[in-house]
Amino acid sequence: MNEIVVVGDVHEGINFGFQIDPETGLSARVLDIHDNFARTAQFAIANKAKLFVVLGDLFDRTHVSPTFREMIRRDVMEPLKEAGIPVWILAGNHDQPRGKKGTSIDDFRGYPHVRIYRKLAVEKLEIDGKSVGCIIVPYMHPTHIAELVLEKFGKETPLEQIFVLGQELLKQWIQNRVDELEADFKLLLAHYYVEGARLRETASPEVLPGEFSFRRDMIPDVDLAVFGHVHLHQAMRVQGTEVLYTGAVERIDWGERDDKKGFIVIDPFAEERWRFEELPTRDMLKLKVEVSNEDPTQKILDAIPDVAGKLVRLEIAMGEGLRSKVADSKIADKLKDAFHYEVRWTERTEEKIGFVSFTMDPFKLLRDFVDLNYGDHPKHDELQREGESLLKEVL
Ligand SMILES: [Mn+2]
Repeated sequence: MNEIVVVGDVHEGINFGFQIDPETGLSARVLDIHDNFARTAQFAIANKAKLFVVLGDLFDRTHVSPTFREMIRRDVMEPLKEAGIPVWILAGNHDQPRGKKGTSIDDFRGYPHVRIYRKLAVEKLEIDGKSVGCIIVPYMHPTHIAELVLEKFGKETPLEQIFVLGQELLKQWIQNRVDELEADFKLLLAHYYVEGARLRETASPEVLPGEFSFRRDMIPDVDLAVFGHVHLHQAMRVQGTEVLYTGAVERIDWGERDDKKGFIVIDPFAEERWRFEELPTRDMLKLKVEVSNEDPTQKILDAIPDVAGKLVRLEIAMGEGLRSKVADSKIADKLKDAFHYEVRWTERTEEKIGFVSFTMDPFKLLRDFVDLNYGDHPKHDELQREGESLLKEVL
């Protein structure tokens, strides 16, 4: 009855180039993500939550297919409305546009129980006869921060100072709101990287080098601060304030393959003020095998455990000329029950120009090409993803 359910980094609408339903065009993997978002709403309803907060990056892009908006309406917004639970949605870096134009999250403005935050805000609610004051800091686009800085410090402000002055401005704004806020419990809700937070290990980090972030001294003295943006759930202390990341609802990237996923439940006036509720996740198996001349097929088969329903990435390293000695069909057979699998071959050869298999599927051709030529490249996944979305657009 007194709880606030906080979920972050849902990334509905993200593209996965596999397990695509020809009728809907959706990958079964995006349904994993959506199902967990729906489960979070079901939890809020079953526990008669006071408020449901989405801490940014509800969508993976500023505009997603109407199918996703419809699914969220059906499985999240409508049920929460029926249950009388208000919904606050903050913009994240993935769904905050550069300009002032509307986005997919703005679609939900039509609901009386939904509020969309694309700007700084302060809200109050009552729980158990006591007041909870919320300071809301959605992700602001860098151009928006620059505007605020130029407005405050003058048009002559040197470009290289905008970042630091922006941090100073935001820090002051938050501090002033905290000072004037009269509440029994003060809660900061935001979508940023806070210095010192742990990131996933991947070539495509959720935090980009040089992006606008929270210095530790920007964290105010509040009862609790909950952030979205970083996909790894974690709790840390910053100058006496407890700072949480909800983490994403599913494993979005291979760098998150061992993470627990879930959402945060806040009970401001209880002894245990918050807890992490875990959501089910799909296993992601990264298998590495190095083969030599001796029966390479068997060596690979031995390295493959039970893969049923799992996402599998099999990386095979081998010497030059061995590729043709591997019986692909046997490997494919052992992997056939996987939810999805990809095999990456790295052959130690000087020149890489050809394709591994004969196919007319442009996505397969692209994948093979990228694997073959950029298999070891630190931005391999990004190249793959970017290539696939370009190809999708072109086709
Ligand atoms: Mn984000």
